[in-house]
Amino acid sequence: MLSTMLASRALALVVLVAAWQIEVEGFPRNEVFTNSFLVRFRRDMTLKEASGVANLHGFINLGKLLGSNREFHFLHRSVPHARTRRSLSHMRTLKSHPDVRFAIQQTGFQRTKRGYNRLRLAVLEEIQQQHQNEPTDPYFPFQWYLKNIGQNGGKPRLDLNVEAAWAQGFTGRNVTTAIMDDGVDYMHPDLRDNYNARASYDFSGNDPFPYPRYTDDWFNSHGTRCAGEVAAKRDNGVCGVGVAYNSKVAGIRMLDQPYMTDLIEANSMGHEPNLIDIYSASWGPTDDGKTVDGPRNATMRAIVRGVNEGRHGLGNIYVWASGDGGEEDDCNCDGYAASMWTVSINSAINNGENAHYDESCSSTLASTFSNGAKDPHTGVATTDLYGKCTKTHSGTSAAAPEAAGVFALALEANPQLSWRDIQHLTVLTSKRNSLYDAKNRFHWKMNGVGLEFNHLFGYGVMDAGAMVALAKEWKTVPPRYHCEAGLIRSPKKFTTNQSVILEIETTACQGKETEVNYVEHVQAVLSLNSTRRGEVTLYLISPSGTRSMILSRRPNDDDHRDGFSKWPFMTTHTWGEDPKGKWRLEAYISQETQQPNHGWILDWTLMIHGTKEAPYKDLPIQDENSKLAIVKKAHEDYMKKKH
Ligand SMILES: *[C@@H]1O[C@H](CO)[C@@H](O)[C@H](O)[C@H]1NC(C)=O
Ligand SMILES: *[C@@H]1O[C@H](CO)[C@@H](O)[C@H](O)[C@H]1NC(C)=O
Ligand SMILES: *[C@@H]1O[C@H](CO)[C@@H](O)[C@H](O)[C@H]1NC(C)=O
Ligand SMILES: *[C@@H]1O[C@H](CO)[C@@H](O)[C@H](O)[C@H]1NC(C)=O
Ligand SMILES: [Ca+2]
Ligand SMILES: [Ca+2]
Repeated sequence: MLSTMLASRALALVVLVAAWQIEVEGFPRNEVFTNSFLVRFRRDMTLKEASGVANLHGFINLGKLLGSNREFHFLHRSVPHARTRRSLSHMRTLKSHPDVRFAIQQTGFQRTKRGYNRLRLAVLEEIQQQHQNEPTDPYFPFQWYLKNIGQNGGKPRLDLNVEAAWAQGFTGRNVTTAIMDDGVDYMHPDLRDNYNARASYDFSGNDPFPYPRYTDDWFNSHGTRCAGEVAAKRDNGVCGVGVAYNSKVAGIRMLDQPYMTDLIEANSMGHEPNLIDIYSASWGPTDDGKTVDGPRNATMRAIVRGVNEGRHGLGNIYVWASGDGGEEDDCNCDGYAASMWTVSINSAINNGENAHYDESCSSTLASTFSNGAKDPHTGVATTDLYGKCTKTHSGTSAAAPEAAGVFALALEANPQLSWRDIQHLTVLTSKRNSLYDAKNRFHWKMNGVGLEFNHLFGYGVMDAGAMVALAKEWKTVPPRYHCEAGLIRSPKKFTTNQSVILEIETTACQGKETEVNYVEHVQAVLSLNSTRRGEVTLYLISPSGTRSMILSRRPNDDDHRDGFSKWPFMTTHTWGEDPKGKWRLEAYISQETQQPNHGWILDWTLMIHGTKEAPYKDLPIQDENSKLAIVKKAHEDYMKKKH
């Protein structure tokens, strides 16, 4: 009896001692398992071979450990950054590879320095371990959009995840992005080696030299800043690095003149479509919250030719800044941003909020980063005119070139990607991360196949690492069809007190040549008039119940004459859904003003664009939790139901 008592006391003591040690060392109480794995091979491996093994099992190879040829740092994207239990299955799959000796999941712990923010310190430390692979350019530490370690109060890891793409060996080689803007300082030491002179042109000056026109206030610095975000050179001691730092940029100077014309736009957007892969545009109709405008005739033809014939038939990629008109504008009134043939990009700031100048609309596909934090030094760091660098590039202007850079990485990973493949990849690999609406109006919602979207951010923040990984495996999507799903032509009135709801029941051209079973873009082509256009709000609801706000209130738009005439309001939110069934259009007059207003829906044509065949059926699933797996599952369930 006594002895057992003693024994249990002794045991208690041991436990106590251990507990005390835990207390002092802070170990391992807060220990977590990270998504990092140390992998040791049985033989020497090249970076490429190791990446091959990583990709095989859903990992990303971050590179060698301390220069060893046998030990590598792998990252698993589906394992959360921190969890309390080991991911045995992931280690097991790695170990099953004949070349792998062992794999150890890395634990995460804290080394707290007093007076510093704990989380940031932990992240900083991890980053220091990877430091050897990091660009040495002096502005790289300010490029939080490439690597966010919490600089200027940002949210660690809220970034484009480009290092994961670079670690897979992709830096944009043999891809050209054209910056359609006010010129590019192509003599800039951080740009000149990546400048593609053959693909460049000055449509404002009509000569082959798109050099920015000098003004005292550096007004024409926009294009140079955008170019650096895409393709500033790495490790040259100048400024920072571009997202795709081995890709090429072309300058297309077409702004900076008294008036824009349809032809300048068309020539620009159709310039050298086999030399230029990606066109980046950070301009559009005036963001005054009352303009409704888009590509004119020739420009429209240039875009259509670009997507159908450019890149030797794979299609050019047009990247568009969604607009800086703030909450009082709606980018669906901008025919460039709202086009199906452009990828419209919105911006978030370094803590995940939308920028205060962001517009919102249902045609936005995804988001990247720009300025706007409380800290004024948190702009976008990039190249500037006359060989200089800047930390204050801003606006959704700064966001579009980042997306272009990510696409350049994807095109190097898989040069056969079509313009539609790029959009599918964007939908499937963009992430919610920690993006949110600062004003809490627009929440994250799930569409009919389980894809999360947000009215402000589209499918979320772009993830370069995930995009190139999926791009490598990608099988081009099946042919696209355009189904006119229905038409309503009898005018319907709506007033402040009385909304109108129209319905189109459709089989989505089933049995016809243009049958669509899997949605890409949907357009509500509408004619309407009203006593005050800015007070009209429109929603389109899909058969699966996905509600897209296709027009928001624009308080400054006082038009009472033009209304909308066959305007193609577009939504990306129903991507992947089955279009068959009842589509609903709801029209409201805002109740925020005192004056009574009314309007008429004059006609509505529902256009559904997408594929007849399931788009991802030949793709392997690397990760059961990925969006790809979720959509594929939804499509398989749909097929079963059909048969
Ligand atoms: C680079 O791209 C061009 C055209 O886009 C293509 O013909 C060529 O084969 C590519 N070169 C390499 C090395 O991939
Ligand atoms: C616009 O282009 C189409 C061809 O795409 C042509 O038929 C039409 O006449 C043009 N309209 C104008 C106003 O130039
Ligand atoms: C709008 O269209 C309706 C139906 O054609 C017409 O009766 C009405 O006068 C128009 N209103 C305005 C403001 O143009
Ligand atoms: C709307 O309804 C309110 C009462 O609910 C009424 O006072 C107002 O006159 C109505 N406005 C219109 C435009 O019919
Ligand atoms: Ca540089
Ligand atoms: Ca706008």
